[in-house]
Amino acid sequence: MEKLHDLQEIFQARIDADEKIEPKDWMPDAYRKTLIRQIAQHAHSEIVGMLPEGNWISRAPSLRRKVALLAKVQDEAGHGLYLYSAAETLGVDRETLIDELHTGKAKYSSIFNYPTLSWADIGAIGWLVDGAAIMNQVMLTRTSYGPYARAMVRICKEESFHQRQGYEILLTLCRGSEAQKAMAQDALNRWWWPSLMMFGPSDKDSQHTEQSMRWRIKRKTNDEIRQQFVDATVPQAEFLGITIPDPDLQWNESRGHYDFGPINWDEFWQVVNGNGPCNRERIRARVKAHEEGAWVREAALAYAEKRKARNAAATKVA
Ligand code: BYC
Repeated sequence: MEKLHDLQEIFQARIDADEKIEPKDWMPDAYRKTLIRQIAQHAHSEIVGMLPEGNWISRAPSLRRKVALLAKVQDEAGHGLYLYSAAETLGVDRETLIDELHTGKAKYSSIFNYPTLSWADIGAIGWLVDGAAIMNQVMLTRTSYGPYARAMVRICKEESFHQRQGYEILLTLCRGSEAQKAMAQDALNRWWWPSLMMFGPSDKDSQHTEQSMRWRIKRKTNDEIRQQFVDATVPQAEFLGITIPDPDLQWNESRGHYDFGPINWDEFWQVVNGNGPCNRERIRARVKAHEEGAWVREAALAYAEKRKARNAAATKVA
């Protein structure tokens, strides 16, 4: 018992000294569990996040837009793969993680349960959703677990390209016809509040924040990053010339931040618990893709087995 206590003290001292924890280092079970939960949720978000945008690849308004959107969606697949690999370093296997997504046991970001109804939504996702993701992920480049922090560095570089491609789509629409500007406004109206929900419940209702801050898995609280996002995004909306759908939004001189209106937490929990507009559709699409990809996994494994057998035979001969 004493020994476990010592290990925990040494572990916390390493965290407090800002050392990175690596896969083979001792770590408390709860730290490992929290990381698997968060990294898996993050990986699933990237993979499910491909669906709302994938919906528009065949309908992009020009070849240039199509190429950029294709590249973005492919990047998201890559982010999912880095993150599943980072989770695997903690001793969980990928099949288990994927099964948990498909059976509804594991969560993924609430934002991807909303539909993409117009081309302007692709702009809004890049600007707001990737913008929100970056705010969170820049903090995570300094997270205490080494493989997660390193995955985040590369992911953040790609996310900033995603954010700019989204903003540029909206800028083009806002400098276009009245109808195009109205499309941009409609997209902002529908994506603003769900984007603020991406940062998770408010600090007073967040189950994990306090412990995750102590372990430096999180470096900022949900409310802190949400505020940072609002402060950065309001001037960008002003530049576009569209209006954030919040009558309570106003600069607060004494706080040095924007005040904003109340978030509909009932809607958030409905969506998180599987009852959002597209939850069932998203999981159905993932399960279908997984089933249809079974032959690829089988072929890849059969090839790996064959190579292993060939290498073993060659070693014997040598
Ligand atoms: N959606 O105690 P809390 C992207 C859950 S998208 C669903 O505050 P924590 C992309 C939470 O899991 C971004 N569930 O938790 C962009 C917990 O439930 P469990 C993906 C949510 O972990 C464009 C419960 O609510 N980014 O990259 O301390 C295209 C209580 O919450 C949400 C990440 O995932 C939500 N919005 O803080 C494609 C970043 N919020 O697990 C892709 C990594 C909370 O106890 N994750 N919950 O059953 C994080 O930073 C943290 O996990 C969160 C939540 C800030 C999200």
